[in-house]
Amino acid sequence: MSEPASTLEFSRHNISALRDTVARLVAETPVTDIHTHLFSPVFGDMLLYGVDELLTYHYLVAEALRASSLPYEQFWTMEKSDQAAFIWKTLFVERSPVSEAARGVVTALSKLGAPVASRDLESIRAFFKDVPVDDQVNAVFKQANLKSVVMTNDPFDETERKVWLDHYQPDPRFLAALRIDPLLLNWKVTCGLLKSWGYETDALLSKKSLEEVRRFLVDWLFRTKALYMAVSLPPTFTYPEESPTATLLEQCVLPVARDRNLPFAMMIGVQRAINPNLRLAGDGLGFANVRSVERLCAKFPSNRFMVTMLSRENQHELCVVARKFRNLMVFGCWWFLNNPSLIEEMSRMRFELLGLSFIPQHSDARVLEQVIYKWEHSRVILAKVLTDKYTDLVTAGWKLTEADIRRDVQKLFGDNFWEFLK
Ligand code: HDL
Ligand code: ZN
Repeated sequence: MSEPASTLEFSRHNISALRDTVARLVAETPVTDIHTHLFSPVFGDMLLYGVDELLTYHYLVAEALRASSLPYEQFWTMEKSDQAAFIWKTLFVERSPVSEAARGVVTALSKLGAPVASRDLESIRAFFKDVPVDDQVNAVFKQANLKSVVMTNDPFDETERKVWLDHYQPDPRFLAALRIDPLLLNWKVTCGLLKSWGYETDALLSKKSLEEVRRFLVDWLFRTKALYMAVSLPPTFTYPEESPTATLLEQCVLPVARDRNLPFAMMIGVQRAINPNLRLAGDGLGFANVRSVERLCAKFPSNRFMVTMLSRENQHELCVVARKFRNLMVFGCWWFLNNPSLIEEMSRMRFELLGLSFIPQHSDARVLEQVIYKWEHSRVILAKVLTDKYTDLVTAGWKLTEADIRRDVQKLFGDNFWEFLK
């Protein structure tokens, strides 16, 4: 019978026991994955799963097309199964899958018991053949040790909109977030769309228009029970500025977020379509303006902001701004930062500057099985960094208990998020 958790104490004299305990608790603590592109099974084909979807993830499309001379257009004319086979051959057979996205496929397939060591795509496909989607969701959530995931719900996506309007059924494992990029970034087109849906909007952003945009947001926040509203912003995003984006933010999004006590998530730094030939895989990044985040936090103290930035060079500044504004929650190692070397660097900096008051990771998964590798890989790094921080702490003379560690990890893996929503 192991000792009751709270009596186990750590000091400079039992660091190896500390390391083992941190690794165990980080592995054992279920996660709330606060930003994904997954969908509950009720959304049908919008929920991507299986080995061909894993292989045709846009990260791997970019890597495979870079490593080959296949003409872009020829790739796009291929069937998905042929695209997957091309990517498997290019990144897994002709060379070792050492990139984070490629290694992730190996981790996910291995953890699910697929014969990945065979390097034979057909036998891997056979392993998953005819697995019912609900069984796959259960197996994946168990393997990844997920409590729940937050979807990215786009009311402007025609396919998704139909599900919400016709036959949506809640699934407690899949929570909603309302994604409003077209509203904030493409008002010229979106105002017409809203009008066609019965909202009295016009391009000039009249008083009535702003009122109707608020009504639209309230309607969709009610319909989706979204936990937060979110937008992905370019590196050029600036606040304040004279623009429809700033007007809609000030007059519609932030007031509705305040009234409904919801955070607003800004994901800042994507430079869309730097190589359009790669389609969804063609986005890059740029250095963004952290001052704009600072000004929003200062000007709207009753609003709460969740922010992640795409440029490595923005991370330190963002942490310092978070030290100054408790209505700012820094989250995740987003996209091109979701690599072991950068997750480690960012997590060390965040523990050192923010203590435990941040959300260390989200998966951004687009394909169901990705959550297995995105969390497995991140848990290993977070356990390593946290152990180092605890080692420094007990070396300084602090006494640490297993209950302390359990509490801290629960904050990082969900409680900080749920607290921030209150
Ligand atoms: O805008 C976003 O939410 C980004 O995460 C993009 O979806 C991006 O394509 C992505 O999948 N990143 O991981
Ligand atoms: Zn995303």
